Amino acid sequence: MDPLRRRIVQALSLASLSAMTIGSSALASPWSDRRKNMRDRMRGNSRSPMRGRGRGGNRPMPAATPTNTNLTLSPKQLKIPQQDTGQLIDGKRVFNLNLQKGKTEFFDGVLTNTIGINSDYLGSTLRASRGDQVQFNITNKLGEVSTVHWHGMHIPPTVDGGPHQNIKAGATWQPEFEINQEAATLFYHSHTMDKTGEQVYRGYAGMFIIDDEISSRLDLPSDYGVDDIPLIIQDRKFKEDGSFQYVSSMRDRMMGMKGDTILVNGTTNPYVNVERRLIRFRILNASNARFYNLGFDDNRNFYQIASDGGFLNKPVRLNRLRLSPGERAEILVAFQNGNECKLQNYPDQSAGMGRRGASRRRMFGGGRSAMQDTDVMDILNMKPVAATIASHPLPSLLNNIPQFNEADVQKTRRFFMSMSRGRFAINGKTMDMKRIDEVVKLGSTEIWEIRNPMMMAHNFHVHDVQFQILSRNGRRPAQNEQGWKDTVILNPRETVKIVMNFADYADDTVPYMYHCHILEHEDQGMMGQFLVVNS
Ligand SMILES: [Cu+2]
Repeated sequence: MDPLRRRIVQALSLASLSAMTIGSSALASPWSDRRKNMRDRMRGNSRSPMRGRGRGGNRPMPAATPTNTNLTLSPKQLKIPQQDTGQLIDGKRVFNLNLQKGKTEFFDGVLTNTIGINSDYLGSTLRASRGDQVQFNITNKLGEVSTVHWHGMHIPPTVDGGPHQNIKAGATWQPEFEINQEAATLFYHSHTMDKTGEQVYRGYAGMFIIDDEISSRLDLPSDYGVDDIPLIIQDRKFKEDGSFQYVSSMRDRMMGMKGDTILVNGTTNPYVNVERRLIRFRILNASNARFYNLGFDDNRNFYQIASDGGFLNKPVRLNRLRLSPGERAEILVAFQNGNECKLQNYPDQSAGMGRRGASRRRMFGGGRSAMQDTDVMDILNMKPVAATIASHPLPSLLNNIPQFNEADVQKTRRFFMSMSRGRFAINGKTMDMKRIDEVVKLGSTEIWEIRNPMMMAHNFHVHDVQFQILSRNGRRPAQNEQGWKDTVILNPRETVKIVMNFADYADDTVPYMYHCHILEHEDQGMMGQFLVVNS
């Protein structure tokens, strides 16, 4: 742990937040009980009559239901992205990456034009260890400008891969940096000005795994693709000919691009064979706009062990897991009983969908073309097979995350998300690459208070840092949100406070980004820029 982090001690989050929680009087009212019942029902926690219609609550939709009927999807074994650990050359870990075009068979006998990184669709899972000096030779063969952003990585802004680090068609970009953070499951993807949504949609996304001494010392499933399985979850809409259908309506632009077909690691209608023991999944929501509320059709519990930026202190038992675009979670699931089950997406009332969603659908005239937010969607079928080794135990302790100290907070900044006249904005401003919105002093600890006054959920991603969530509407976040985060959900009418330290990297001219990770919102201007300066 670096000295800056070590100096951070407990106090702020616990002391100030418990006071706010006690101050709230909403708990006893019958109205809040009704809302709680509704919430419980959506999470599958109650014995309400809504349950029992399908095994997990509502009637599940088939694994994928394209709107057109002449495309078929037979069950396919889950693809596992190749793992790329680079080559060690002169003490550096060197990765050669091509951004390239390809063709992928999502539907039986039909090829879809896609893009990928050293692959037809998506990219290899890149892997490096804390302390490694990594170097990339990235050649852009897409025939159009692009960038490579290392989402979640604590690195200088000049190698961050945001919109200021364009790679022209045919050009090669060679960023180099040190892996300077704890073990985590990160994300790399296009961050091209105005084009991020479209390029990610076509396939430009991958996973980046960081290892460290703690991750290698913990007795966790870690055999990549066997008991440590990456799940890159996306939803897509297709045209009659099997090609991708990107934004085609006002609704797609306003609500973000959602599809009716689920892809996991680029596999449609997927199943995976899992050994009858504890299995670890590294889940990345690489969808453009869809928020998932994940759970199993037999309502089994599972344990979240890591959030965006590293391990939680202890495994957190859940039966639903919400993930907005850009967020990651590592979970452990027990398969010792040998029962088949399905990972599914459940309706998520807290995202401002459901009834309100219905009125918005009328408003934007989208019709029932894409899967509704009120439907249960199948994500992945799990098929237990004989175990080849004994199960790993469920760990008890995973991490020792330092808490921020109130005395260390130098500044509080406030942000609000908004939309007017079809433009998305933060603090009333749409993204302008020539405008610096915030200037942060190197080494400082800040609270950012982010308000979502809208009726729809957004999220908020900050480059450069891993932060901690202090509160949601004044209340301490759930246990599984008490670890390192770089992307946070902003529920409708919610104010979220986060705290972070801006260490190590400063630059007087090249900014980092903060933005909504609903990619259509980002592309329409819901993004800002901040400098970290030395002085
Ligand atoms: Cu948004």
